[in-house]
Formats: sequence, structure tokens, C-alpha cells
Amino acid sequence: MATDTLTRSPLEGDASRPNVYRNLIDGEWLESTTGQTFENLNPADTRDVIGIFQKSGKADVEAAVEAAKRAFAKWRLVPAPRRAEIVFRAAELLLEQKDVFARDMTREMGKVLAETRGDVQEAADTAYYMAGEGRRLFGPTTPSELPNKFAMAVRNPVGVCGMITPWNFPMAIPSWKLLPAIVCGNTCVIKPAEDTPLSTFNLVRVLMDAGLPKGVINIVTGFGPEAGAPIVENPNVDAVSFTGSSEVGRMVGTAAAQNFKHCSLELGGKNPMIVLDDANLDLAIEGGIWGGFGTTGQRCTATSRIIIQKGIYHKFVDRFVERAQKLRVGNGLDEKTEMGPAINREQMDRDLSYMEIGQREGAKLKCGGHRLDKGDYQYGYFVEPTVFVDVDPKMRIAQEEIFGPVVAIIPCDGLEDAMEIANDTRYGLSTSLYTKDVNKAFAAMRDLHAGITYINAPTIGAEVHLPFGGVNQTGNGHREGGVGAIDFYTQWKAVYVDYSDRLQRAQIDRAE
Ligand code: UN1
Repeated sequence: MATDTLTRSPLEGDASRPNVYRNLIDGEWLESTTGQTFENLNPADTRDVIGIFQKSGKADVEAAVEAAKRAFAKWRLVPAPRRAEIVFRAAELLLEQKDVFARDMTREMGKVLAETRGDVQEAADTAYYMAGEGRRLFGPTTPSELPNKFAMAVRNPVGVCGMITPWNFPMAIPSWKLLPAIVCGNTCVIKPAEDTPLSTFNLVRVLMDAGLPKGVINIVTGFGPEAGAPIVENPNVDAVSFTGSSEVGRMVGTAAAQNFKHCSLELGGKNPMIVLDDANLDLAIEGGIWGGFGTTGQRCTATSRIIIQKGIYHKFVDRFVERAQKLRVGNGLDEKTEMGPAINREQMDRDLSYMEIGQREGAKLKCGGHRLDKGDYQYGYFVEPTVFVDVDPKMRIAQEEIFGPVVAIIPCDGLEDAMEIANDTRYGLSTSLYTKDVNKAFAAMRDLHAGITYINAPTIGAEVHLPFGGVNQTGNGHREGGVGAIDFYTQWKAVYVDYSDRLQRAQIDRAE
């Protein structure tokens, strides 16, 4: 790239003090105009301060948007294959530093190392996929209705894209948004979740090391009301992409609509896994444990309901509960740990409150239900893997997104009944069916009302080149991943070239 690049670094201080991270605006690392900062703490041990980050406000967002707007004038003219080469190089750099970034992420987010390595891998996978898109970005050519006239549609970038990202996939989800956006020629302002900003810094620094020009990606850290809302409301932001709760998503969508912005919302889930009598029971149990308790249940795709046919119900419940009780809960930096902490006190309290709600509603608590706060646990936000059985599908624990390690087990009569229960939700992200009957599998692929259906696998584990998103209140119809992301970050322009040398009126001058 001929343009300016920056290599390092937002860091300050010495080894005994936490690093101070500044906002990234127009290639400069800047303190917030508010003069305020916040601490990024390890949820497994809150004595561990990962870094000090800027508590930004509207003026910082405005400066970042201005920078992105200036950068857009040049960046949109860089040929897409050249833009994509930077993204390809970033993929290589991400994989070289996978272990370092995974450790940073486990420290700030809490999920176990195997999973944070997966999160970095998911960002690299997205980078490789989107790098390839730089040489595609296909648009159709099509015959004109008039002679000596050529017709085609080309993809143009949208402009400045604002992104607000969650803490549960602190590198993968920013990559789903940033990488297609920049390959398509857009520039970005991103506000990462206040719980996990470091992983976004790691991703963006890698892109800069790979040659990304200044101003193409700007980072503003802080909290939703002060640093997120001004992104959505800024009239110079042309598109907004948000992943988070349905509650906040509704506010983002409403605000974006005021200025007719493109708006992609990726929201909640209450994902069901159905297990029929003929299923491979061992496989279904392993799948349910991974889907329900992986990432401490903190995925929008988490398996939060398991719907089981009566013939195997008791056998499944006994063995599932036995496995859940044996899960090793602890600090994710320990390779033996299977389930880390909740992200913060608020989320832990939410988990604990649903453990009580389930009992008050009359569901049977089979295991878990408490905070873990003795010994090494005392400095973190740990809760027990929790299983409720004999859950009525109308109960709150079967309807509301908890975002924690709480699984509701519901009995059913057969596939029809199971699908009715599965579809009875305000959400519709991911669904799963365990069976060996191919006819039933195909009926479920058609009739489970959701954006994703797995057969003989749990509800988590989407791959980056397929569409990711859901129906109902899970979103507003857009998809991330794959070509859906390209659709969101481009807008079509229809181009007509008349080489007849005479006026030809469409719909009026009809060629013989
Ligand atoms: C999320 O939970 O917000 O499919 C994303 C999965 C992951 C992505 C989850 N690849 O579970």
C-alpha cells in the first residue's frame, strides 16, 4: 500500500502497572476528551487488571466518524483485490500470534483457552474467506431490452460503518463485521464491549501491521449510552451493525431508522435441541453438554432447551446430569478447566436469579443452582452448571434468554410435538435434532423455524462461510458470514451503457 501505515502501539507504563489503551482515531492513539477511563478486569479473578481503557463520549465518536469519512474518499478507490491482500496478510499474522491473543482473551473474557483459540481461528477463517471475496464481489450482467445497450449491476461500498460488538466472541464477531466492510471499500468506527476491548485492539493492530491505512478502522472504547448511542445517531454513519440483546437491538434499530441507515441486528436466542428415541444417546449427551455449558452458556447460539422424547427421557436426564455435575469449573487459563466464569457480576446475578425463578415456577432443579465462591473461586464470578428437568415450555426459564449455564429439559411425545415446543419462542437463531431417521431429519430441516438447523450436532458451531442469523426477534433479517455480509456492506448500482448513438426510450421504443 502506498498510504500511511502504523505499526505500534497503544501501550504505556511498565510491567508492574496495567497498560493504558487509547482510542484509535485517524491512525493516532488518543486519550478520550472526557478525561475518564475504566478498568478491564479478569472475570475469573478480579484482582487481575488487564488494562485501562478510555471511557469515551460523543466528541470522541464524532472525531472517529470524521476520520472514517476522510479515509473513505481514498479507500473506496483502492482496488478490492488490493484491499483484500491486507486482510489475507492479517489472517497469517493472527494465526502466528494465536496463543498470545487466546491468552489475552481468556484473561478478559473468561472462556477456556481451547475456546479462545477457536475465537482467534474464527477471525482468521473470516479473514481468509473475505480476502477471497476481494477477487469476486460479483454482480450480474444481463441483456438489455434495447439493442446496442449494455446492462449490469455493480456493488459499491456503503460508506462509514458503525459497529457495536459483544463480549462473548470478542475477536470473531468484530471480524465478521470489520473484514467484509473493509474488503468492500467501507471505513469503520467500532465500539467493542466494555468487558472485552483488548481482543478488538489485537485484531485491529494486526490489520495495521498488515498494511491497513490510517482512518480505515477507528476504535472508540466505552459504554453503550455514552459511546455506542452517538455512533448510531451520527448522521455521517451510513450503516450500523449491532450484536447484543434484543432489548438494546430495538433501540439501535429505532435510532438507525431515523436517518435511514442500513442496520443489521444480531440478537438473542433460546435455542432448542430435540433428541428422539432413536438417537445416538452418547452423542446427544456430549452435544447437549457442549451446547449448553460451552462458553458458560454465553453464546446466542447456546443450547438452552433440550426437548426429549419420552422413551429415553429418564435415561438421558440421569446421564446428562451426571456429566454436568462433573464439569470442571475454574479459571480458563488452566488447560484442565471445562467451564469458566460468567463475564461480570451483573451476568452472574442474572444467572442466579433465573436459577431461583426456575424453582419458584415449579421446575425440578437436578443440579447446580448456586454461586461458587469458596477458595480460588472467591475472586471471580463463578456459578454451577445448572439443569432443570420436567420444565413446562411456557415457564420463563424455557422462554427467556438467560445467557448462562442453565439448561431446561422438556419432555415431548415425538417429533411433531417437539417442533411445536421448539418453535414456540420469540427468538429463532439455532435449532438441532438428534435422530437416525432421515425422513424426520428432512422434515425438521424444513419446519424448525430458525436461521440455523443442525442434525446430530448441538446448536453451536456455525462456520464463517455460511449465513449466520435468525428469524423473529433474533434479528431484522440480515445475515452475517458468507455472502450475506457482502450484501450488507455493499449497495447495488445499476449501470446502463447505450452504444446505439440514438435516443432509445425504455418501455416505449420496443425493438423488433
Ligand atoms: C454468538 O453466540 O454470538 O456458532 C456467536 C457459534 C459460534 C458463533 C456464536 N461460531 O456458536
